[in-house]
Amino acid sequence: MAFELPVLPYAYDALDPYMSAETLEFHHDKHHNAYVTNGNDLLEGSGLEGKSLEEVIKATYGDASKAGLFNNAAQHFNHMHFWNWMKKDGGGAIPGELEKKIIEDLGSVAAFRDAFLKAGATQFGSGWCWLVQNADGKLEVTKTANGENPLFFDQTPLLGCDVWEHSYYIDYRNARPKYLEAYFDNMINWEYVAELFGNAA
Ligand code: MN3
Repeated sequence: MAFELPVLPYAYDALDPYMSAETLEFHHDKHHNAYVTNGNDLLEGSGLEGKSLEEVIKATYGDASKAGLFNNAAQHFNHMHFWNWMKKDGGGAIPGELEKKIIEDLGSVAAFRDAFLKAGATQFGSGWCWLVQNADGKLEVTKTANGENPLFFDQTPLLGCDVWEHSYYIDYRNARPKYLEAYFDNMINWEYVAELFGNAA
């Protein structure tokens, strides 16, 4: 199935001042669009044209001859979620069931926040930090390099934050921890996280 660039689910300036319109224009219109365009070029003739995005990702992971297709498909998947993991006036209270589960598995919301920020700040180079649900149901905070994502580790991604420099350099320069704080406190769309949690449970 050909990859398609989704429309951003809010106005380009909706996340201002935490994430500027300029960042979203570059990140969505240039970076995500390039993953879609390059992914479609590489999909052609790969033998995986009829497969779903998730199937393409799983079929190409670890296959050196298909590394380009894997990277672009995985980043397409990550960004499709990333736009929905944010909203105008985000952050704030975590929906009840999800909050209960976070406290049960990770100790407290504050401990979860610390772990998530630390995972993002310590991901060396490009990558993502995550809140995932393991196959046994338990929540965990993780980080991955480049375009990799929790699907390969048999985990369901509930929340992710893009820590590639293109996600924060215009607004925060090298201050990745400040970007992560703003993401957690002011941008996260917890309703979407709770929806993914509900689907996985
Ligand atoms: Mn990105």
